[in-house]
Amino acid sequence: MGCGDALEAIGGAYFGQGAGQIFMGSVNCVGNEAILSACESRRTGMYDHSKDAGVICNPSLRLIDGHNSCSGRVEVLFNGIWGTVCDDGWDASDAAVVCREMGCGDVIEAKSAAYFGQGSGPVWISDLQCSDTESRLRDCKSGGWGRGTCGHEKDAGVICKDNVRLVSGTNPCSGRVEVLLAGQWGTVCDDGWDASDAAVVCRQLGCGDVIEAKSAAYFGQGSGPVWISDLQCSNTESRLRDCKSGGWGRGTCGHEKDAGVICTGECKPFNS
Ligand SMILES: [Ca+2]
Ligand SMILES: [Ca+2]
Repeated sequence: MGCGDALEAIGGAYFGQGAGQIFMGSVNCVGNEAILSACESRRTGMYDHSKDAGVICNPSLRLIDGHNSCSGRVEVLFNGIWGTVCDDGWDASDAAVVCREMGCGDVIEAKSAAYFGQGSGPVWISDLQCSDTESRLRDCKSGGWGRGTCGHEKDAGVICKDNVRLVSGTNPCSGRVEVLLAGQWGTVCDDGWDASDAAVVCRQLGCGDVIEAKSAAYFGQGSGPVWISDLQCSNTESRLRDCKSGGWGRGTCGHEKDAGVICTGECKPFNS
C-alpha cells in the first residue's frame, strides 16, 4: 500500500464490516511478502464480516513541535528517512491536504519560514501544487521529491483544527465531546467515561485540567455515529486516539449516553 511499516493489526471489523465475498481466512504471512496474495491462507471454513481485518500503517507524514497533535512542522517519510517540506509555493491548499491526511479538521493556517522551528534531515519537497482535492500529500503535483536546494529556515508548517472538539458548552473548553473519524464527526459513549478520559481531551485541546467528566448527554445529544466507548485512558496520553478503548466504530451506544467534559481552561487559541 506504500504506507511504510505496520503499526497495528486490528481484527473484529474495527473499520466497519465489508460486504461481498471474503477472499482470505487464516492468513499466515512471514512479513517479507511483497503482496498479500503471496501469503499462505486458507479459504475453507466459515467466515463472516464480523472478523474483517484492518491495519494501521506506520505514518508517512507527521506534525512536529506544534501546540497539539494537529499543528506543527510538516515532516514526510521518503526513502525511509524523515525530512521536511520547503515553503516555496506552500499555501492553504497544500496545508489542507496535510490536515486531511493527518485525520485532523480543516486547515486554519499554512505556516512558513520554520514557524515551528527548523527540522533536520533532507528537505524532501518544494513547490507543492495541491488542488485541495488530494487525500494524501504524495498525490499532489510538486517540484519533485528530493530535488530541491531549500534550507531548513524555510520549513513549512500547518495549523489544522483538531480532530476533537467540544460542542454546546458554556465556553470553548466545555461541552459534548466530538471526534472526527473517517471524515465524519461523531460522539463518545459514556460507558466507562471518567475523569482520566476527560483529562486527555482537555489536554489535547489546550484547555488545561479537567474539572468534571459529564455523562448522559449533559450537553445535549449529538448526531452521527457514536464513535467510541469504554475509553480507558491512563491520563498520560496526549491524544484521545492513543487511549485504550472498546474500539472505534464498534459500539451500540445511543446518543442519550453522549459524553461531555468541563475543563479549567477557557483559552483555545488554535481551535476556536
Ligand atoms: Ca502550493
Ligand atoms: Ca475510562
